Amino acid sequence: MKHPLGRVVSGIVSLMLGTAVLAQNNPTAVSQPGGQASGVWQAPNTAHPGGKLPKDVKVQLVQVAGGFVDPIHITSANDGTGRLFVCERPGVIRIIDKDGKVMDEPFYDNRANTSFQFLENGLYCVEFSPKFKENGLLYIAYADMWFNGATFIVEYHVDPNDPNKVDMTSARPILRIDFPYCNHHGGKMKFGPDGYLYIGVGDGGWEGDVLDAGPDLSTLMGKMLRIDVNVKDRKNERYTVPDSNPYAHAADPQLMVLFGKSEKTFSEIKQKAKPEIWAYGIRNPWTFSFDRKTGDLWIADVGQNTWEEIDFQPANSKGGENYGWNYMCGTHPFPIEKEKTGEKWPIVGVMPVAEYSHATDGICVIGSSVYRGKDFPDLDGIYFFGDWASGRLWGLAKDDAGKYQMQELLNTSLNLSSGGEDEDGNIYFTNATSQYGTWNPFQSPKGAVWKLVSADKVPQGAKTAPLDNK
Ligand SMILES: [Ca+2]
Repeated sequence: MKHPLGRVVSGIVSLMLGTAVLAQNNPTAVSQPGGQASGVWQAPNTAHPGGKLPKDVKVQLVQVAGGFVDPIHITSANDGTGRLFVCERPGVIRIIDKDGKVMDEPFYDNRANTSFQFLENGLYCVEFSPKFKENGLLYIAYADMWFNGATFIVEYHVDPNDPNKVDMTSARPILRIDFPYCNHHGGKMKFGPDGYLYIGVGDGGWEGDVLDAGPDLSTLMGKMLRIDVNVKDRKNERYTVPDSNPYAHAADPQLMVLFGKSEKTFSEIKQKAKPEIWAYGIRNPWTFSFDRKTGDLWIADVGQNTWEEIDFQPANSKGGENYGWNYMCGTHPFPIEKEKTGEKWPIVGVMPVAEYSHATDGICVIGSSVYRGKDFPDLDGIYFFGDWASGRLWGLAKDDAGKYQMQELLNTSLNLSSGGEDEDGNIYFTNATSQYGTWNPFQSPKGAVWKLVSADKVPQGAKTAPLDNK
């Protein structure tokens, strides 16, 4: 999500810019040798709205539970209990039990220490250990009030006497990330198929990446991180860096043997790189997820004034991908004005698999997951994502020719705030109503949790998402 100014600016300026770009009327992609472009360039396999999924897909969002204060994360513990855990931005985690009832008592309540006055701060995420059933450990990321909204990642143990309570005395700090500004903090965490904890961190920099964090390997901002919280010495170690992280040994002293080394070898020595970095060139990965079948990673990276993007990382990646920010936003130059001036601009990093324009489709991308549930076979293999401002919902998948297709499936009037999965691979979205400038979420209308279903499988009497007729 963005700064209030960012939103206003994107609402007005981006409309103008977007229209201008559209008016230039494509597709005179001028790709220059050496990764340079000028004007509007088209990446070979980046999908845009208006595509057609390989299968006929019709979906609906069905309300599972309401009454939440700015719900911004939903997940499960994968422990066989069928519970859903919903993070409320002011610092509370609530449980929806397997029968769909919201439990009266919260699972976790840390309102006293959570900074939530600004819309992009609060309780970001809870992620359960892959071995939660055996070890009872879970990880919470939130903006800490006492440290100027720094992201705290803290390990807790579930209460040994009550499976529906966090033992608040078990807190064990894992990582603190400081930010100079209050926006673009990310805060989402997921355990990968490799058992390591992945953390999304935004560029933390006002707007336009004024810190140059995206390409800067010496900061954790503007990155995907990968750490190992499964430490041997729990008293003295907070986490370790997996040996296979791309910069795990970047800071190691180098022997001054200069001869016999190639230029490529020299170029790969990055002494200032933080070892926790897994991928870089990212603006604000507010949501990301792993495909539970393939292990592929899908990152919804919130863009600047004009383009939103979905990035993809195959399961066999060795890390170290650069997703382009702040040289590019989507498949476009940053700043976007370079498309009009005709000057050459560099094509940097891994292009997104999908992008959409602020001029037509939304301003803040909200990802969920690739559907791998059993109940709706038509949805299998499709990545579902939406937009916070427009309430649109899309499906994204490759067609038979291997080309990504992005198809709009719903146009709701919800402010979508996050997406997640239950134990069985069903997909859910949350909607939250607070806006920029609304400092007190308790005064905003309550938000809800919505389950993605095939349109022909909406249960009788279910409440479905309100639709926009635009
Ligand atoms: Ca990018």
